[in-house]
Amino acid sequence: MLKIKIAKMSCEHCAHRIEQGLQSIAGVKKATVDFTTKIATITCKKDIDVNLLTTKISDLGYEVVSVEED
Ligand SMILES: [Cu+2]
Repeated sequence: MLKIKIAKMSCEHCAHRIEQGLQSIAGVKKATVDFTTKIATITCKKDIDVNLLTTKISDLGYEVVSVEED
């Protein structure tokens, strides 16, 4: 499981957009984004390229603060 801290979300809708974006990536089984804590929790294949996840978040207009493996 990965936890990604994200900046620049302004509402619940942003969190939902990021969830949808992350879930569209191959290898991602589940993605949830908590708007209150600003943390995305991602269940994915162990060998996933984390850059795919962080690039997707940036492409959507948000900022990756940190990535933590859990
Ligand atoms: Cu928003």
